[in-house]
Amino acid sequence: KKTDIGLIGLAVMGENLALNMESKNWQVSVYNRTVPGVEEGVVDRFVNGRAKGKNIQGFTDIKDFVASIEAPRKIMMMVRAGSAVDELMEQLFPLLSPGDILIDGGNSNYEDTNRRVELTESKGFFFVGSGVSGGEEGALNGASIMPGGSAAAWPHVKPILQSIAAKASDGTPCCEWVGPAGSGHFVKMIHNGIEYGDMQLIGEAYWVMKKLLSLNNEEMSSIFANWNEGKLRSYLIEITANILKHKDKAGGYLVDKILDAAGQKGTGKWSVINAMELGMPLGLIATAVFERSLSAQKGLRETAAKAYQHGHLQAVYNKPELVKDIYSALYASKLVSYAQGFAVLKKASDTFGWNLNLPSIARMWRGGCIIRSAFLNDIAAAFEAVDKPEHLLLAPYFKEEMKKLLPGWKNLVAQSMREELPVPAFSSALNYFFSMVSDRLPANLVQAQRDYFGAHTFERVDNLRGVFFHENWTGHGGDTKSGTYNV
Ligand code: NBP
Repeated sequence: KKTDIGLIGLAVMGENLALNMESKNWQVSVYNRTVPGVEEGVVDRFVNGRAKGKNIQGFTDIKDFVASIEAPRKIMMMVRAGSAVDELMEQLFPLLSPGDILIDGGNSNYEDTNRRVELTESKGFFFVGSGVSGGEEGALNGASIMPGGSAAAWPHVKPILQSIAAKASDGTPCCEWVGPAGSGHFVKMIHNGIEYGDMQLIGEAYWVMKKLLSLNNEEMSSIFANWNEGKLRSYLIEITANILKHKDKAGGYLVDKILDAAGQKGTGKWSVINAMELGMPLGLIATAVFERSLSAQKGLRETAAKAYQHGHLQAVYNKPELVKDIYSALYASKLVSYAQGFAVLKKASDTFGWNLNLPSIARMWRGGCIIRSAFLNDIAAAFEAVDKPEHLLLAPYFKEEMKKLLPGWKNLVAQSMREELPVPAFSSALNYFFSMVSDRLPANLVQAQRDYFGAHTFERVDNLRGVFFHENWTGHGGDTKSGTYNV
């Protein structure tokens, strides 16, 4: 009997997804390339190891693998993003039949997915580019899965993908059709960007507690555990509580022994680049990405720390009061970050004609993935309201929340600045917020400067929008205007 689905790439994600599928009663074919010099025997190791006795058939020949799958074939690729996916597709195309479906579950760039959907469809097959979040644990026990691409493929892959997805607290699978082309991977990219933002914000909350309040790890851990019972309830807050109190074999707190130089794999950076391409502010995630880069310049920071000898005020704080302010800063900044992220999704949807369903995306992220949180329910509800908010921070519920959080947030940022303690994401969010609620900004001067040195023209407050003026500022400039090339 032929199998229900094929899976290519038996690294950590592929193995666990195959086991997850099998546990939901799907028959699975698995394949991994065998290349001399690269680890060999990957398929045998899996089939005779973790997959032993299970409904999983292993193949080392890609032809046999494809032939073993029931038509229309569903073949999920879990290989390294980039050229590996293209190489595999080229190997698969001659072996497929019309109507077969390729699913790329890796962290591919959405523009690659745009291209791959078109190419695959031109050959009479279908292509699904799907973000999969949740790491190893999610892959095995339920991930957040964000599929997009060939819509005709969805009814075929839906039962399998939804069965292996995490279930939100109300039982709905964290997997829904996202939209056409590379939209699934775009949504996954923004998810990862938001993850960068959340992690930086939690890092700043921890740092203020440690540096200004001198709280010990157990105290900080219990504050995060406490926050995890309320509106900030989320996976990242939960693991932070666990990390802070975790002791290594030598008996000390491990977090205190970890070098403060953060790594990154690129999806945060992609989010920012694409937001810039769309002309959208995504400052909080950009700050988080840049802070990782700055953290990695450890040597420079050590030299600069010696050169400037900056220090703290040693002020005396009312600890419970300042902890409340940290909470306000964390919650409000997180709101700004999600508002920025969803605004980018909306803009991408309008620009590329994807018709993204924002509440559905918020609901998909409630389980399985790294940014899963209670608060995504509130976001879905806000976007579903009859009067759809133009921006998340204009939703009535969040407007009230922001008003309550603002005093503590402001105080925390101002006090951290006086203390010379960096809180770049808290302050980036606060500055974004103040800019957003300002009906006038100094951009009039920027426009004047642009026109002064480059004849870039400007609109006037007292004239119809869309009419562009140029001033001969110096008396000796000409009247020639520059062409407009607005982003
Ligand atoms: P890796 O990203 O490390 O990819 C390793 C797999 O790709 C192996 O099976 C490897 O085969 C295969 N592969 C490579 Br490399 N080049 C190939 C080629 N030219 N042709 C065929 N196969 C090739 O594995 P992973 O960490 O399991 O991630 C898989 C995908 O899922 C990636 O896109 C990743 O970004 C994404 N993802 C990962 C996580 C996570 O937590 N790790 C979470 C979410 C998404 P080999 O054994 O012969 O080298």
